[in-house]
Amino acid sequence: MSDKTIFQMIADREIPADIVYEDDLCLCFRDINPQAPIHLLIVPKKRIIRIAEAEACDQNTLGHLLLTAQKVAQQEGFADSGFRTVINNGADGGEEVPHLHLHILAGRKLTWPPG
Ligand code: IU
Repeated sequence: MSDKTIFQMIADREIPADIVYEDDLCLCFRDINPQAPIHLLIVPKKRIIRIAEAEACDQNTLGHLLLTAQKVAQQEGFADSGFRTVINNGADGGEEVPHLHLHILAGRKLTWPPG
């Protein structure tokens, strides 16, 4: 049985997803259970389990995720109206898939604080 995460399987095209951006370091696709009119996930191709387990050598990848959020926001046309980035970490943080991912939520006025 594969020990790949669902996100690695999406990156390897083993299961389908609506991919909107890809480069050498990461992949961006639409969340299957959107919490806003636009809900994207940016996932590093390297499996970093969560922020709490990232290492110094992941610094470039982590920064790349945020710059990719900027790039995708411009590409998809919501950079000016605004958006939110979220990284859930661990059980209390609401992390369900143990493969680091940056949520991007946009397309409506978001409330604060999140639940
Ligand atoms: P979380 O931060 O681990 O809770 O977020 C996981 C997200 O992955 C969640 O929003 C799911 O809807 C989303 N997702 C997906 O887009 N495609 C999938 O096949 C699975 C989860 I499993």
